Amino acid sequence: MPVKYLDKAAAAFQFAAAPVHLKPLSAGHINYTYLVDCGAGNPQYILQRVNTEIFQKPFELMSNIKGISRHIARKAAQSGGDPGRMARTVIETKSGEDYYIDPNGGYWRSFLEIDNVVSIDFPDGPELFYKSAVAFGRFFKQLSDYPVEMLYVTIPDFHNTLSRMQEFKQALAQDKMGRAAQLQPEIDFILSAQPDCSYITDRIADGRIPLHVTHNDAKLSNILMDKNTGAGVCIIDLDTVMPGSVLYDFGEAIRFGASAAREDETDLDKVQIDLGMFETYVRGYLEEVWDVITQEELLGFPMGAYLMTLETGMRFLGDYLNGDTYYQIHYPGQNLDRARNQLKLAADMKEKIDQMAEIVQRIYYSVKKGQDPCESKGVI
Ligand code: GN1
Ligand code: MG
Repeated sequence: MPVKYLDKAAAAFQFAAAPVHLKPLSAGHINYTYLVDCGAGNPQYILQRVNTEIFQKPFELMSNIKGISRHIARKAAQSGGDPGRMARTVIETKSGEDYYIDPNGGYWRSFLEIDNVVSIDFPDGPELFYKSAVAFGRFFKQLSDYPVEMLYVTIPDFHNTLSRMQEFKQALAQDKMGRAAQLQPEIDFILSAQPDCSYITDRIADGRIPLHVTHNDAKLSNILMDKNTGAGVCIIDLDTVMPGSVLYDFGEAIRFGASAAREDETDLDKVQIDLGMFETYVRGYLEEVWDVITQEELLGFPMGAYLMTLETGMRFLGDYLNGDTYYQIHYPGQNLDRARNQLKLAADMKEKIDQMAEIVQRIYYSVKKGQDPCESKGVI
């Protein structure tokens, strides 16, 4: 069923021509998204109703998106790229606003769709995953000189694993749907991981890990990749861009793309960290960011991957306990399936944390050797 006021919203924006077709896009668990076709010869657009229960300050969020998109567009132009393809273009309403607000108080916004690109849910091999790492690395680097203090915090404590643990414990204590009794192994695993949860928060608090502009949902499917070359063109889903740690973005990308199975796989025997894909991502990412991150950040990469996965598992299970109020689900029990998948992956990562650390160090030195002008000339 189309979301209410879709047609009114589609008529509200400054499109090149009147929309002829609106196609629902299934990507994402939070907002409602449509592809707007304005007829042959015209650009296409993305029309989205923002979930304002989750993003409670939609104008602040849009200010973030416009600020960083302008920055990326400038960087793209400086390096000879096409800013219209490499950065998000916000389309205003006919009255020049960022949002059309429907009679129910729903917030709608629009972006120019970029042509000749695809978004991929699961890497079909290392080559594509390497390209995704380069794309996220470039995003991080392009924004490394953007003033973090200019950004609004769109969801407070979004990747604060410790407060995610508190939220999970609250959901467990309330057990609103009476579901906890069936979930003892998952609950035990989460509670046993409690001491790990402060790894990143502690380091941010005492300054060992700095805040950067981070995407915070840095998964493969949030990159538009060129249909012909597979190269990353533009990073999308910018709602959660805010001050954060590089470990969040690195970790999210690994959680999503370096698992041997998809995020919604229910055969848990298939779910494990693929260390070959992990190494591939580390290489692509470090080739871009090696000179803008510190040793402490580098050392944290494996924990970042593990903690982002644990956190996602806790969030899915917490939502299942709460009666599925946060993530959109397509069948009953989907949040439980998603949680089991992520917790299995987190457990596997925890076991392989030393192997991940060895890979990070090895790849870092090989990338540095290849790219540092002093080292490659044998100066160091
Ligand atoms: C949500 O809607 P989507 O797929 O972009 C969530 C992310 C989770 C992800 C799990 C605002 O993102 O944090 O990692 O689901 N976004 C929000 O797939 O909660
Ligand atoms: Mg998202």
